[in-house]
Amino acid sequence: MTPTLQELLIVPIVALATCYAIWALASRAWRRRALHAVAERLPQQGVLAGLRFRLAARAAALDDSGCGTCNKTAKPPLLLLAYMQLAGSLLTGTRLEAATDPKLYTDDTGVSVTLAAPAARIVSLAPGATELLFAAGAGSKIVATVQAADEPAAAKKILRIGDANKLDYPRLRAAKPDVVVVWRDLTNPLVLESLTKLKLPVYTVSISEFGDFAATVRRLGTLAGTSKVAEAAADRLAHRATELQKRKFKGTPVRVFYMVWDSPLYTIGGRHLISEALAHCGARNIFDDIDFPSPIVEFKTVVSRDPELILMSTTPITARDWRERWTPFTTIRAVQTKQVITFEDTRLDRMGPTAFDALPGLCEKVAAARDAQSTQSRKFSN
Ligand code: B12
Repeated sequence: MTPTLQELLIVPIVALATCYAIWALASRAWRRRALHAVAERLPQQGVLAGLRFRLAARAAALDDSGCGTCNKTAKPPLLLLAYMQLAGSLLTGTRLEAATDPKLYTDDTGVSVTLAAPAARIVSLAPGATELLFAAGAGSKIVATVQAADEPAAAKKILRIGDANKLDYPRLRAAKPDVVVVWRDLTNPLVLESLTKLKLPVYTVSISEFGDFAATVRRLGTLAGTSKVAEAAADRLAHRATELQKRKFKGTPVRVFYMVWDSPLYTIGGRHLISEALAHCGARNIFDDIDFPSPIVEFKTVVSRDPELILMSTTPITARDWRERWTPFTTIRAVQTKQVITFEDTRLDRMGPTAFDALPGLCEKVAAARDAQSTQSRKFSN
């Protein structure tokens, strides 16, 4: 391995500083013996003879109890300490004040988290947060995460310490995290309480629109000390969000019910990335008037809001059962036009940066529903 320029400079500086420290701390007798030993090994003639003479003279001076020269070499302890600190910091590659200067990191909710240094050990308690940390260049700093964290592929290799329903706190503690990253509205309040009791710093991530990704990734880069990667990723995400704004759909939106679970009937509220994704495709979440992120709604309310498209966010096998639940509600437009369909793209539900890639598929389904509605309308008007 070829040494870098930094290593070539650091090694001699550290070696010199260390020699100086040893010299300054050594007793006079030890210094005298060392000088004698070196002088004796130098030749009596030639270019090094002068140095032999000078070292021998210095050793002789140390023999005198008056010691005229020794005080000149023994520097005050403060200077010595400064040298040692410099040597230590060069060896570890840390800045001089790093250990003594705690820093504030502001999370997505505006809360300040105090850490001694950028987080080197991170526990991520949401699959979306894990994806975001990887995007910010901090994937290698994640020491533990939850079962469903599967994006990117490297995330699957990280230690699992629980899932949406339970967490293994002894293993969480054993992972010795500098910080625990959670997702706003997704991490159960009881979990947050336990983290506080364990005195673990909690950093909250929050994404409710596509325009949020860039700033979130930048902040995570600062948190993990990986700003270089994070800034580049954030620029790309900001660009994607701007492009999205340019292609905003104009016209009458398709009414959509986004079904997350069948019993109870879960959907998503208005202040949600999934609602924005629907809007981008020219659709409207029929429950966008609800502020709560994951409301439970009633079938009869869905009937009254009459969606033109029901998107079931689940696997095709489960969707077969979920679809049957809608069969009795023949007044719903989506049921009449057979627009009760599966939308199985976990990228959108996970709400990490790959949510952008879920948009074309989502927009296709919305466009198909719009066509189905206009065909139906034409049928009735003829
Ligand atoms: C609503 C819901 C969502 C909503 C959450 C809305 C929001 N807050 O933004 C949306 C659609 C966004 C979502 C996303 C995901 N979800 Co979800 N979700 C649910 C659901 C239907 C209800 C949860 C609930 O509200 N419980 C009631 C409240 C009172 O209890 P709670 O503990 O406070 O609930 C919170 C957590 O469950 C949390 N949450 C939701 N999903 C997930 C996933 C994980 C891994 C974690 C840690 C937490 C979490 O959000 C709830 C609060 O809003 C459950 C299934 C069920 N019936 O329980 C699945 C469920 C929890 N989700 C699941 C999964 C896998 C996901 C995703 C990874 C996507 C996916 N399908 O692959 C993403 C993760 C998002 C992220 N950013 O990391 C799995 C979890 C499996 C497990 N054992 O860990 C479940 C059990 C569904 C299933 N497939 O079996 N989810």
